[in-house]
Amino acid sequence: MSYVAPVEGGTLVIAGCEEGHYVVRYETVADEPFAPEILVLGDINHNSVNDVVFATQRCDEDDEECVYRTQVITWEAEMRRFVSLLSQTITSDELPEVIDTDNDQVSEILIRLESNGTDSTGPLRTGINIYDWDGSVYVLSIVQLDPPRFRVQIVHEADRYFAARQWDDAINLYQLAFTAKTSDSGSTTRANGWTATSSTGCWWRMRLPE
Ligand SMILES: [Ca+2]
Ligand SMILES: [Ca+2]
Repeated sequence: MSYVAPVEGGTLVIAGCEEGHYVVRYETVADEPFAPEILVLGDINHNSVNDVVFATQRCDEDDEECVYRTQVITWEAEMRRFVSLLSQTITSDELPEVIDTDNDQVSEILIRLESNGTDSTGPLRTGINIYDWDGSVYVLSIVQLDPPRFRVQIVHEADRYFAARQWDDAINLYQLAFTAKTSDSGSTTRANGWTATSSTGCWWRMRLPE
């Protein structure tokens, strides 16, 4: 079998043997200068069929903001081709970890949210997202966010409670958003079991609810 990569970026190719000859069964290309990074070769969903977890990095035009796009594929014998085990491509700032967090022999895909945000994104909540196997695909199963650190994050959390008609929780957080000290004071405000700690103050330019 001979193979020529289609572009200058790194390429992941999986070849399979058919009637005595190797043929390309799967191919994906990364943006130059990156190459797909294989994270796991093994049976992550415990169905006795090996899977491939890989990520490719992609940056914006200025190369200032880069993200990893993670895919999980497996060989589907009946369809005679590789298929995705994700409901959607996982995008993250950091490479994911593939670990069995609850010891049920099925590995989860864990994304650590460590970015505080940029000028273009605004403040971001840090924490953990966990994708778990639902029997058909990996889906976002657990969102475990750290306490909000910026006023706008408190408002967004209050909005979520408001949408869920959890009025008391929403009111407490709206009140906290109004009364939380700014970064200039360096103080910490506690309400509703959360701690809101001010920071640099550069993201305090937001519109509070009327
Ligand atoms: Ca598997
Ligand atoms: Ca597990």
